Amino acid sequence: MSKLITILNGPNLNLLGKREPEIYGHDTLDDVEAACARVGKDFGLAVKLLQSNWEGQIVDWIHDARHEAAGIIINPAALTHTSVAVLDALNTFDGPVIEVHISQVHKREAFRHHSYVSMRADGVIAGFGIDGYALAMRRMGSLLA
Ligand code: CA2
Repeated sequence: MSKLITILNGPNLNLLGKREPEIYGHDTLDDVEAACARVGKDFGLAVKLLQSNWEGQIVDWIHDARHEAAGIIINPAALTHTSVAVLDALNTFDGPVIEVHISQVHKREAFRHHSYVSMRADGVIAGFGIDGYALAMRRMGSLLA
């Protein structure tokens, strides 16, 4: 049976592919999910991709993942830089956590250089566009083999 990877996306990422393509590219979250599902097949991993603009919803989904997922891939978006609640929730999850950022946050404004989530993440990918999600899936494949 496939292990499940929960792929969480934070505020405004519902606009992926629809606004600011110069920063975030033209692909949508549906494209991300399809790419991750393709990679997952090679490693016996299923994916569930979720997006919310609400911090509490992301926390609740992390709690759900505690019972149903083998790993979490998370792009917390702006919550990366602000949310102790998301960090605390991730600290209750036993499996691997990989943090993904589409843009190269360290080339951007100083407030994007600090991540609460990085204090828990087992790996961090930034600046690879949406390919970062598929790369994170490959890493999950190795970590969960
Ligand atoms: O580079 C990333 O993936 C970010 O997590 C994206 C966040 C930003 O706050 C982080 O610093 C870095 C912003 C997500 C906004 O998503 C949009 C997508 C398309 C169009 C507009 C916003």
